Amino acid sequence: MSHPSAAQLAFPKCVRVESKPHLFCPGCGHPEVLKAFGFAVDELGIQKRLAFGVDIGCSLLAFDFFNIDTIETHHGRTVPVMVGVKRGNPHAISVAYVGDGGAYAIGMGSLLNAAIRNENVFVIVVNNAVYAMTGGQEAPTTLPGTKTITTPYGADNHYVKGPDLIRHLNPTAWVARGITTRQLELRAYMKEALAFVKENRGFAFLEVLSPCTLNWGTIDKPNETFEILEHKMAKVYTLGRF
Ligand SMILES: Cc1ncc(C[n+]2csc(CCOP(=O)(O)OP(=O)(O)O)c2C)c(N)n1
Ligand SMILES: [Mg+2]
Repeated sequence: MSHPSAAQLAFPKCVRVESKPHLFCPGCGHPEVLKAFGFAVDELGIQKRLAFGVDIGCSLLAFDFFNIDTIETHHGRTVPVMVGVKRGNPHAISVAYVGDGGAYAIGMGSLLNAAIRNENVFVIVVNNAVYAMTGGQEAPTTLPGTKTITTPYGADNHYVKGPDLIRHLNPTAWVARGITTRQLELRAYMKEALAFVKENRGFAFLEVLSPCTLNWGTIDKPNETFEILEHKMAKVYTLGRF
């Protein structure tokens, strides 16, 4: 019996090994989200049917993460682009990979309309509660009191709860919120959502709470990163299926 190599154990099969090490910062949550996605793709055997759209923001660094057909879109426009891909090629399994800024600020109108129309796409929002790639400005998800470069006295009291909103607008959509610290749960969510869109059952939406160690100032403080994620964010942004 042959044993799997360390590389096979570490990476999903659909990962593009030549493009590793990846481009994300140390401690970033994106690779955890992508890994969970990759394992789900492997398990369902759907690599060749996938169309993967990445937003502008740190999600764009996933452009060569997989051996999967991938499209780079304008900031906040990934959802309508992937809706177009699905409509043009009904056999495709269409996935939009977006940050919280792209999804809930500039792209909010597109996101909500796709949810209302029950488009057959799977939207993954990586919520790191900040505009990460542009240097740490306040996002629609930044929690009250948080200091960012645009909120030096602390962010205001308003923030967006994506999954709650989608559930309200579309009672038949598949909706959940996961977290990067629970990899196996995340994999299960990815698999459920991908199976849902594969069967053309409508809109699937997964938000993932994810650390930005660079902009949170915790790049060398894993305990603090975990604390913010599990005890601050997950308290406000409830986890589970909606
Ligand atoms: C139309 C447009 N507006 C603004 C920008 C600048 N911009 C690039 S990335 C970004 C925010 C990214 O934040 P988010 O979507 O949360 O992704 P993250 O980097 O945190 O993963 C912004 C405002 C842009 N590229 N295009
Ligand atoms: Mg962000």
